[in-house]
Amino acid sequence: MMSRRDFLRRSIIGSAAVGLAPLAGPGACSALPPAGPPRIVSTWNFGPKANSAGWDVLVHAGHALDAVEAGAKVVEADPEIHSVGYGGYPDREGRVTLDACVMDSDGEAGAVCFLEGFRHPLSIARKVMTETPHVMLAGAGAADFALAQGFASENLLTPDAEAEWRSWMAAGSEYEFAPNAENHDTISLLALDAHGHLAGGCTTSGARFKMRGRVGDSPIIGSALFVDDKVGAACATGNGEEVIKTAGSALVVELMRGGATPREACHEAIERIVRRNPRWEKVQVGFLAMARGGEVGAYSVQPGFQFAVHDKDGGKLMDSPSRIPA
Ligand code: SD4
Repeated sequence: MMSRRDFLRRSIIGSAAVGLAPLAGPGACSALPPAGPPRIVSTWNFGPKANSAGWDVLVHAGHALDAVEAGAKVVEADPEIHSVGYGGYPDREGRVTLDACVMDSDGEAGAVCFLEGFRHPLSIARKVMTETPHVMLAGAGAADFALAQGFASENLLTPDAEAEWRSWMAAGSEYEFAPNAENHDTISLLALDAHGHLAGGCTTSGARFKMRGRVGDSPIIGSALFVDDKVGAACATGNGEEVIKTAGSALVVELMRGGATPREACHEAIERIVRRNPRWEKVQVGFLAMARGGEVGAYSVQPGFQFAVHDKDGGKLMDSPSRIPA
């Protein structure tokens, strides 16, 4: 007899995922079976060093959100990474503005957006979750809150990032979203701890040379991040506008709730973007998901999206399968 899970899986994948490409092809082996907790995953090729820091927390029976925060901090503090935290590219006015969020296993969440002058926005987002009755603080209000919480304010614009911005201005300052630029972008992390709980986080300086005031998907719960401890967790990177318009990470988790594997769910969320946007071939979005049992999957529009996994078998960097073949 067909189990409830199989029934739900067939109806959701069968009806909603018309047009799913076969699972063969580049990156087809990139769905990882559960290794048993704990496990941490994150986006792009800076993921391995973030995961190592997170793993140190998980292996000592630390909590999933502590692992996420430890991993994010490494990337936020790295001046060589121009898409996150200190050293991030500025907006078109030359100001570095940051977006970040966290979501914990109990469904609590916190976020900051359009935040200037703080190296660790994900940690501030976590404080919004634990120290306020709100979910998201923006701009000057978020900065005031960060100061009140004891975070130090500093200039995040490094000479390298400023030089790049100045040459973009000199070249005519035309905005173009450049995903995969230098092959790294926003860091989103998902962790499953030894207690069997999931948490996630996302932190970014957003689209480089964006309009002043622009906020992407990264601080928006349900867009760049969603965690349901009973089902799984999902996160996103890429063109934030596309992720927001499809409620991407919430969609991935809901598809998993219906029985889709993490990889199938990420694939279907990408197909929603493809179906709604006639210019989808110019877009990059990558989804990464982990089921509550630890199974991991990813899918992206363009080739080039990489994600990192760290568990008891060590760390690895993997190529995501993509709608446009490599
Ligand atoms: C944004 N989603 O601000 C972020 C940027 C990003 O890979 O993830 N780039 O739209």
